Amino acid sequence: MDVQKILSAVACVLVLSSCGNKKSSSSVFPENGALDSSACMGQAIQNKFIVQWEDGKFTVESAKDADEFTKKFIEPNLENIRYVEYDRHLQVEKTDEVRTTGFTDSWGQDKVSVRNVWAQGVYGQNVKVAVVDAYVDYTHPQIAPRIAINTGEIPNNGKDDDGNGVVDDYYGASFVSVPSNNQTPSSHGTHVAGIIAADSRYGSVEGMAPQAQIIPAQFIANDGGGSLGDAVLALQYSASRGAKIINASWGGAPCVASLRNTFQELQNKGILVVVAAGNDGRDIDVYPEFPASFNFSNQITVAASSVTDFMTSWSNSGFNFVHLAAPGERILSTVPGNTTAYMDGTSMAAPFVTGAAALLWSARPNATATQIKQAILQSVDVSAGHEFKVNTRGRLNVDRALQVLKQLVP
Ligand SMILES: [Ca+2]
Ligand SMILES: [Ca+2]
Repeated sequence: MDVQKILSAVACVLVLSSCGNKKSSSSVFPENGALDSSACMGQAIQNKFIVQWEDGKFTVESAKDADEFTKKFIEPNLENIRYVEYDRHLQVEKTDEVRTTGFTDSWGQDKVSVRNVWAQGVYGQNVKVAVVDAYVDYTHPQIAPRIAINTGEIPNNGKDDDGNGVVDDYYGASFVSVPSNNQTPSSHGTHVAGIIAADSRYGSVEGMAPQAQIIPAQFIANDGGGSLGDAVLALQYSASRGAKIINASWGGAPCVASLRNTFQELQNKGILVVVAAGNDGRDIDVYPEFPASFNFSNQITVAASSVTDFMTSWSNSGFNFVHLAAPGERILSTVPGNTTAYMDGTSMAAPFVTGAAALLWSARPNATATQIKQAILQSVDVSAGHEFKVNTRGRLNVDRALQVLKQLVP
């Protein structure tokens, strides 16, 4: 600590209140000027800025560079700005897919004992689930009936009819600010949506919560690229549309103040967020990855278990930050083009837990996010030697989770 820092620290002790409250353009935007020493410089988008306002809301703004942005935007709005961060590139892992048609394979659904829940008339009715991900094919016959239509919006008229700040968000919304040249939609979002809620009346995929409603909130482009700012806007939109649960089958954000603040806002709103642990085969307690390693009280982070009910070799783990395992290998679900495909990944495991949470919430609509999480974590199947390197040491069992929830919320 140099002399000047010591002096200013002393000054702060003497006039504590004024030092604590004083805002400046550099206190709300600490990265400006500090980028050279930042480990995340390579990913920063130097002309886009994520702004969190004092009311908790987020916007993404553009300017020529940080100096211009400070002068023309931060300084005039300083009173109302809480925090500013550079936007950043995110690259979502590619997942291989094997397409099939007319095939039924529900090994994961069977493994987590979901049929006993369906047999009680519990299908995820009246629960909205946001898929913050790549494109979701809302025309797929098993997905179309499950979309949470925004009835205040008129589609395709170029206007924001319901005044929520998003034009034509009838089937959901896209926050992709840098579209890919690749015109073929990625399968990732549609596959995730199908695991959660594919309507089993209209095809071979048995969604975990086949009467839940999906809110597509896209921020990942067709090439798997996205940005932190676009993710923040998609998460915020999901909350504004009434999602009880948000599925986040992505990660890889190293520098994440805005993402952390967004998760904090979601926690304040009582929304459950289910996050994929990642597919790097490493311990995220030691090598944290975000959002998987945040460990908010409204967050469940999910590892991938195999067909033989072991931990997959490639799944991330962590006795602190990863809560449980769920099926993530050889998972059949919906993909664009009115067909189905097998995919592997913690991206597939997280939506099993998301679907389970939707089932629980439809059975007990007054439960809190904390109670839903507690029921899911307390009811896992723990089998000796299976080495799930996760906090609960077990794999999802939604039938037992419902029994636990019924005790928590009679
Ligand atoms: Ca709108
Ligand atoms: Ca419209």
